[in-house]
Amino acid sequence: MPPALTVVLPAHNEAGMLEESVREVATGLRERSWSFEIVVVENGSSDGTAAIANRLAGEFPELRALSLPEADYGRALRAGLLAAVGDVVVNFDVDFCDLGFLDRAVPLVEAPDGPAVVVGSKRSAGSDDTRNWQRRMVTGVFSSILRHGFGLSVSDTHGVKAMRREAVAPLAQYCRFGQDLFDTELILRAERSGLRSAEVPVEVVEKRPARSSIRARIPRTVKGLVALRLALWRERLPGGSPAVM
Ligand SMILES: Nc1nc2c(ncn2[C@@H]2O[C@H](COP(=O)(O)OP(=O)(O)OP(=O)(O)O)[C@@H](O)[C@H]2O)c(=O)[nH]1
Ligand SMILES: [Mg+2]
Repeated sequence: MPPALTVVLPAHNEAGMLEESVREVATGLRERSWSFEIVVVENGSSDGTAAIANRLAGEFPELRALSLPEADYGRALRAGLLAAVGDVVVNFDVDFCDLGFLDRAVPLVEAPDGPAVVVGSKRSAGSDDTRNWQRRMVTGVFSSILRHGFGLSVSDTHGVKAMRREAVAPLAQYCRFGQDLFDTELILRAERSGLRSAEVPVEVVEKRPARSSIRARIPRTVKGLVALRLALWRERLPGGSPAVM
């Protein structure tokens, strides 16, 4: 029997934290008696993350470890989603695994008339984002651009999510943007194809300070959003069809 739930964990240079996070997720799910698998997708690490993931796969029968050559968060998430066999797929970060989110979001996605995607929103009423003001501000601007420039209905895309695999995974093949934009493109495509999305508030308490530089990320994200906007417009033109990655 395939498991009901797949947890995808993208991992890059996570030798310090991967084991603790895998144990936390596996223990929490075993306690809940859920049938699950964990798919760790490492790419581009230089610190032994892949070896740790492989060792943990030997210890936990529920765990699969994938390795890809090039460091890319979005590609890792995409590979994890396509490799998943659970009916519901949830993505966590190694430094942000929220079992409470699973308790709230998975039943919504599993419900017969439920949404195909439930995002853990850092922006919706009831959320508590404890990151520094610069990162909160960037998330706020990003969210406004997606709402007003792309017509997105949810207030957050980049972070934890629960997805009905059968409905959402086929859309991943049309996603062209990697890095931080993959999950945004995926949710936009899900909404555009008529799937319903919903959100639940999350409390963001990171286990360590952010590692990526916000200064490097802003220009890359702005360029990516312009390219994504253009790509989605072109697809709406007569004869336009989604380009397959
Ligand atoms: N496979 C893979 N995972 C990545 C990559 N970059 C980041 N990750 C993973 O993505 C998650 C979040 O990465 P962090 O380095 O904590 O990101 P951050 O700088 O705190 O920024 P946020 O996106 O705001 O969390 C962790 O699980 C990382 O291991 C990558 O290039 N490849
Ligand atoms: Mg982080």
